[in-house]
Amino acid sequence: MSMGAVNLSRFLVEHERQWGIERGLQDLLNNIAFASKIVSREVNKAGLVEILGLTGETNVQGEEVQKLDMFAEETFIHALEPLGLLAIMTDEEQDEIIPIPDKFPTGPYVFLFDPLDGSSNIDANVSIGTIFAIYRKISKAERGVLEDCLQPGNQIEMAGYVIYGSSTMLVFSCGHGVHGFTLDPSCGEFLLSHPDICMPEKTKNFSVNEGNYFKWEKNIRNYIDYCKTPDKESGRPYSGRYIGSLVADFHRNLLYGGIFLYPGTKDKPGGKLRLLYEGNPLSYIAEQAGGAGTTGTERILDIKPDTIHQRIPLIIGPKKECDIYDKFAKGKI
Ligand code: AHM
Repeated sequence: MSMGAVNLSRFLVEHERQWGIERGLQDLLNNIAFASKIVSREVNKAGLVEILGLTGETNVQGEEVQKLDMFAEETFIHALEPLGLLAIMTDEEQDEIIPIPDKFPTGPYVFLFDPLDGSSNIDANVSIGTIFAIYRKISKAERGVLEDCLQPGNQIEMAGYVIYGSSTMLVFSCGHGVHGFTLDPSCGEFLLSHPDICMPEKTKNFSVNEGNYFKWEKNIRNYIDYCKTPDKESGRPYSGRYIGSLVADFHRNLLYGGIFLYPGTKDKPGGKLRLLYEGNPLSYIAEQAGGAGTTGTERILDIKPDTIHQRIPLIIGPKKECDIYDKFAKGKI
């Protein structure tokens, strides 16, 4: 490590005044980083130990829960609940909100997260990730209530993700651009590697599960056909790139320029992905990087959630491309 390297906590302290990042938010992010290092360690040795494999249980979404999901969930909860910073939490694996136990003090923040997204890919060594969003408690209840978890994404104080890939990276924003840190395993620190990430304006890739083609309404099919139709000026056809692991697909598109799509289907108009744990944090990051997040008819961050497990059609990418998608979705093209 060169002496010029900037680790996460120093980066936060250095920007404290300029951006007005509260100490509590800094502490929270430093502890999220700590928990993610533990998860990263387990993910990296997943092929070697018995922890791999299905537990046989199903979560509230009816999906199989893998052991590593549970490990990640517990690691984040245990790292964050004693700090006196949170009023309440909720995550993708639970059907209810997660209260802060009475033995711990509470704080002003609300923590929503997807402990290990893309976990069906674990056995194949594909990148997976943790996604999170932090809000401020709005209710009067000291320990937070459901209402605190059901805020629209435009109220996010800080959001980000950790990708457990060829290296482990933490990417976050607190409303002042998007910044990426890479875990240096030799010193155990997240070091600033990608300051001020901007999503390229030009679309290079499109990322979608095309197996759903005949399940989509005609307007969506028209857009996907558009992505594949040659056109010199816009650089089409776009390259098809789909991992099936949201954080990995999103991260690649953020760096290289691409649109990610998980539209609704005829049988599931709400799509597959969740507003609170996936749509909001990643749309927030996309917007902070100059991109956009849309359902096709509305900005993701403006949706007022009805339930903690609400699903939404999720389209995230360069701003201009999302505008084109919206026009297709509304049948205007
Ligand atoms: P998971 O919660 O079971 O991991 O599902 C979420 C994943 C996302 O990472 C990814 O974008 C999507 O599901 C892929 O779905 P599909 O296999 O239908 O293409």
